Amino acid sequence: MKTLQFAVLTALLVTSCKQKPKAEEKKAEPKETVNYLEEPKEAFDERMAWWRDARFGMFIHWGAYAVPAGRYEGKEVNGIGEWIMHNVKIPIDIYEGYAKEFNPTAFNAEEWVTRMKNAGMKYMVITSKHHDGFCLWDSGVTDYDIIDFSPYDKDILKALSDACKAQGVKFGLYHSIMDWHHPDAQADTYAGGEPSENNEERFADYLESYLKPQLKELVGNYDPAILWFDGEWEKEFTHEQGQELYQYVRELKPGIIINNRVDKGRKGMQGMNKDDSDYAGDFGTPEQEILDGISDLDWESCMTMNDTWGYKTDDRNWKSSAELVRNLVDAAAKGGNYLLNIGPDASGNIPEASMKRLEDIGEWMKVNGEAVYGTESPKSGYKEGDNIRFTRKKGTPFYYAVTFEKPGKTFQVEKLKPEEGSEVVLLGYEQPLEWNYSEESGLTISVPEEALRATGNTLAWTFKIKMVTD
Ligand code: H79
Repeated sequence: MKTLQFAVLTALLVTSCKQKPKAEEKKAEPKETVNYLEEPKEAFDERMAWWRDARFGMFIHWGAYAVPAGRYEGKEVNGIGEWIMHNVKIPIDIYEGYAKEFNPTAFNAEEWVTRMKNAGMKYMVITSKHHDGFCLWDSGVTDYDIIDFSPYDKDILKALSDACKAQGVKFGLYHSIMDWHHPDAQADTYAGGEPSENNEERFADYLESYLKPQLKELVGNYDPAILWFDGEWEKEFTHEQGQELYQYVRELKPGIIINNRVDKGRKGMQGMNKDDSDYAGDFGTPEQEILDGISDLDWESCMTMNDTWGYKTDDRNWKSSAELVRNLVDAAAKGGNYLLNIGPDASGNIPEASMKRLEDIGEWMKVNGEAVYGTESPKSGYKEGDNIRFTRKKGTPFYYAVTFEKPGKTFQVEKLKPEEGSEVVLLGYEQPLEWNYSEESGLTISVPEEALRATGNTLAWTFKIKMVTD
């Protein structure tokens, strides 16, 4: 929050980054009676409806770590870029130097959102604050943010949330519970700090006087559709605090969707909840993997296009566009969402390799997106072998068989049994295809040369089939 004159501010920056004094205690508000931890299924389904239909979103990891871009003292640092502070134990005051340099003059919110939309993505989740503690908006409880600490003078979250609204896509925020910069949150996790006797108390204070006020600002100012917590494994953070945080955010905005990292239920990188309990959170969060099967708990797999979330100059290990489409379809077939990451650089540019992949996926989605959006995992099964996945358009007799392998003269599947007179088409060709069904060999679809020519260099082939409604 810019309240000081330039000279005073400069003096403050030179000495250190101070946390602002605690926000004044708010007047008592009427007690909220809704217990959001015990939401009726109908209300939950209604709240989750847009998210379930969306299936495909964009994760954006962007912050001060884009400045070192994975290098420290001239050497490449192993591991994910946004963890560089932790991985080489960079002292806080040195790391602050990156935040002071962060000046992404090439950043163009409208262009990012347009690229995201053209890729077929329906929602964005951007890092309001990652583990390093640096904030991408003008926070009232700290000066460690893009407006007060960095030379850049634009509120990044404002620009992106406005652009999302203008272009009709949902805007969401990633917010780290763990914070390596806040003196009361580092506890023993960040090696820069001395172990303290009263970590639990200090962490609880950080939650009340820093994290919650930040969330209030974020929900109030940018109206996010999603809050995506992370860093919940911090050992001072408890299950009770997680439940309370969930309740707190839902009270701020009842319709918001919150991931399971708001609480302590997550089972490692597989991301779903440990079985036995009343963990808060609306969906599970497999990380860098697609869930191996279906689940009663909603879920979203988040994944990088290379091996880092935050920008790293030296990471060139890009997945192919075909692999990314395969992942998206695999997730949809199993009833899950796919949150695919970009890590823009310190100038505000999206890496070329990411842009190329977004374009490729978008081209595929223009023709085949109907097999992804608004679909569910069919009861008849979501896969056949390694290279075929099935989806069903919710509440309709339309099923989709997506194959990652170019079909030959015929395409055969056992798990689908069309009714007499139903039409089978290959998306991108659209002429009805001949087909027959037999108990022995299942469904056999004829695929004329012309159909394969029409679909050109597609990344996967989608057959749309009208079935007997089950
Ligand atoms: O923001 C990106 C990463 O910086 C962050 N999550 C994504 C979305 C992240 N990726 N990897 N890690 C954090 C490493 C964390 C690993 C562990 Fe754990 C934390 C190992 C033990 C504690 C997660 C929680 C796996 C087991 C428990």
